[in-house]
Amino acid sequence: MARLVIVSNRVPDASEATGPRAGGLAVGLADALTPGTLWFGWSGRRGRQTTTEPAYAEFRRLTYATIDLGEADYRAFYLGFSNGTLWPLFHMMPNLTSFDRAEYAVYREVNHIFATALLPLLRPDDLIWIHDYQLLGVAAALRALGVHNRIGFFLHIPFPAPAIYEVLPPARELLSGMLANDVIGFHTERDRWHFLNTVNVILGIDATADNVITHAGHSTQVIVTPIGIDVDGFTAQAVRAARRVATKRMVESLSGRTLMIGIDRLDYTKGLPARFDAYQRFLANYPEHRHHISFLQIAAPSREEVDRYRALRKDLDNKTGAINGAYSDFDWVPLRYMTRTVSRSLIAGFYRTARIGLVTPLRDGMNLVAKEYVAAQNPADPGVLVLSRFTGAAAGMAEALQVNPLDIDAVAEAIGAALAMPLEERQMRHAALLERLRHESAKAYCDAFTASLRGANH
Ligand code: ADQ
Repeated sequence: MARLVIVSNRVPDASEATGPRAGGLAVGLADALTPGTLWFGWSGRRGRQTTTEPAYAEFRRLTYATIDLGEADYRAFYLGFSNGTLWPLFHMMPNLTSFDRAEYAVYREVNHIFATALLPLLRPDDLIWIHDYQLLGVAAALRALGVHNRIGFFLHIPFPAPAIYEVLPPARELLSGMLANDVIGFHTERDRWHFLNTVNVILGIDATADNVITHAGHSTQVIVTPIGIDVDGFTAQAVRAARRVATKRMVESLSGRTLMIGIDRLDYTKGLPARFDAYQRFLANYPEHRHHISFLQIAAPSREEVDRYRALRKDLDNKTGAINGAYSDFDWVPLRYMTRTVSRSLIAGFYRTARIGLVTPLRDGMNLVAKEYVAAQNPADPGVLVLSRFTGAAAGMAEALQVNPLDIDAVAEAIGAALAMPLEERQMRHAALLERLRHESAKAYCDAFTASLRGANH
C-alpha cells in the first residue's frame, strides 16, 4: 500500500509523543497513524535560520523528519500571519485580525521551504496529507516543484463565511493555492458550505451540487471527515487514572463536593472569560449550590509571545481573584484555576470524576475535549456535557446541553440543569453520545480521509 506522508506545522517529538500534549492535532493524529508513516514538519526548535535539511527520528515505527525555523521566520510566519491573521479571521473574529504584507511574504516563503525540504524525501506513489492553516500554500508549492502525487489538505479550524474570508488581502491567492490539492477536508458541513460559497464568491465557481471544484484544469474534491478520538483507549485510561493516587487526592480535596471541569489551551477562541462570568452568575443565581460545587479549570499556556494571549491570561487572573474573593469561605474555594499542561492520564481521571464538563468556546473547529469528557465517563453514573453550539463537535452531540457561550445566563442555567438532571436522563444522553463517538473515532477519521485521497481523480 502507498506510504502516507503527513505534513504539519508542528511535529511532536518522541518525548511529547508519550508526555502531555496540549493540542488537538497531535492528539487526534497520534491516535490513528499506521506504522511506516512519514511525518514531516517543524521540530519546534528555533535557530538563526530556517533549515532545509531534515533531521530524522524513529518512534513506534513512525519516521519523523523535521526542520528548524529561523527566529525571524518564526515571528513572521508563525506568530504573525498564521496566528495574528489567519487564526482570528478563520474563527470569525475579524476585529482581532491584523495583516502585514511582509509577514505574508514570509508565510509564502516558509510554505515554499516546507515543499523544497520535503521534495527529496518523496516517493512517486506517496499519499501526501497536509494539515492546517499554517500550510495553506504547501500543495501549490509542491506542484510548482513538479510533484504529481496525490495531495490532500485538512483544515482543523473553522472555515469562515465568505463575507469574513474576503477581508483577507491575499484571499484569492490563498484560495487558488488550496485548489492544488486533490482533496480538501473539513470537520463539519458548515465549514464545507462556507468554503464552497467562498469559492463561488471569489473565484466564480459553483461546486455546491457535487462538491468537486474544477479550477485551472485540476479537480479538487471537498469532503467532510470529522476528527475523533480513540474512544476505548481513552475510556481505559480514565478507568486506570481514577485509581491513581493523584486522582484520589483530588477527590479527597473536594470533601464530597461536586466537580465541574474545564480543560483548554489558553486561547481567546475558547471563551474562558465568558465562562468565568457564567460561573459567577451561576453562584449568584443559585445560592443553594454554593459550598457544594468546585470548578476546576486547567488552561495550558499557548502562544505566549502574542500580546493578546498575555492580556487574556491577565484578564483570567483578575476574574479568578474576583470570583474567589467574593464567594470563597474559609473551607471552600469555588474556582480552582491552573495554568499549565498536565498529563493526559491525569486529565482522564479528572474528567471521570467530574459531574459536569464545561466546554464553551466562542468558535472551535471540532473540540476534542468534549469527546474526551464523554469517553471518560462511567456509563453507570455519567456526568453531563455542557457544550457551545459553535464548536464543530456540537454537530454530532445533540444530547449535550448545548449553549450559546455569549449568553452567560443561559450557561449558568445549563450548569443548574446539569446538576439537577436525574440519573436515568444522564445515562440516556451519555449512551447516545458514546455510540456516535465510536463511529467518529480517530481511526475512522484517518481511514475516511486517506480513502478519499487514494480514490481521488488524478
Ligand atoms: P485545539 O485548539 O488545540 O485543536 P482541542 O480539539 O480541544 O483544541 O484539543 C486540545 C487537546 O489538548 C485535547 O486533547 C486536550 O485534552 C489537550 N489539552 C488541552 N488543555 C490541556 C492542558 N491544560 N493540559 C493537557 N492537555 C490539554 C485544534 C482545533 C480544534 C480541533 C483540533 C483537532 O482548534 O477545534 O478539534 O485541532 O482537529
